[in-house]
Amino acid sequence: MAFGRSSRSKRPVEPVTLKILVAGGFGVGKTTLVGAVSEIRPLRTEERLSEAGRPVDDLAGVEGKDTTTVAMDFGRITLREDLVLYLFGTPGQDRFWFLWDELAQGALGAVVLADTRRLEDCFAAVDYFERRGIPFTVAVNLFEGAGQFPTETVRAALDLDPEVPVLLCDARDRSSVRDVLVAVVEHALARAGLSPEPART
Ligand SMILES: Nc1nc2c(ncn2[C@@H]2O[C@H](COP(=O)(O)OP(=O)(O)OP(=O)(O)O)[C@@H](O)[C@H]2O)c(=O)[nH]1
Ligand SMILES: [Mg+2]
Repeated sequence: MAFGRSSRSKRPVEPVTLKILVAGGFGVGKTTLVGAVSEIRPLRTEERLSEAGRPVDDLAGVEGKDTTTVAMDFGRITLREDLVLYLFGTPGQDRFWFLWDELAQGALGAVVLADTRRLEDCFAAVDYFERRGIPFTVAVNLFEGAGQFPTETVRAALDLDPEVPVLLCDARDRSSVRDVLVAVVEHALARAGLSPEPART
């Protein structure tokens, strides 16, 4: 027969596309994370940090940083041939909060990046997603020089619900970031009462 298994399996797969937000405090590594995994050249909206912003932009721990995101980062990653994520990185500075509602529309879930040296900087993002019922995962970006704390300590400090996944990651490392994104998708699907289908072969 012409329509055997092999010809069916060659049919192009129309991927499901999901929107994931990447949030967290100023300079925690959101732009770095999107850039590390994106298979398209990431769209960035970086502007140079100015002298005028010096009193409000706390650079402790990221002294080498000389630009900041003013609108969003955008990237794409194919997790599986039938599952593509669009990543939207949020601006980290408080003065860009007005953009968040726009960016959050239609998001399946979110990553809250955290730096244990400045954990309080991600409180606002955690509150935002809790209040809006958007499933999120906390990913601790392991900067050199930051103390490594067990994930349970971070969970307690952020007062997270037990089902919220907390992971350690390196925002510069593709496979580490991929693991975080898989955790977000699985968590969001589980929250929606769905479980990811096994990959088609
Ligand atoms: N050592 C180390 N440096 C990192 C890591 N992730 C990011 N950086 C550096 O930290 C700085 C801040 O990274 P960004 O990716 O711009 O942070 P951001 O969260 O997008 O910053 P805003 O958009 O300004 O809020 C940059 O200089 C990065 O090179 C990391 O995992 N380890
Ligand atoms: Mg940024």
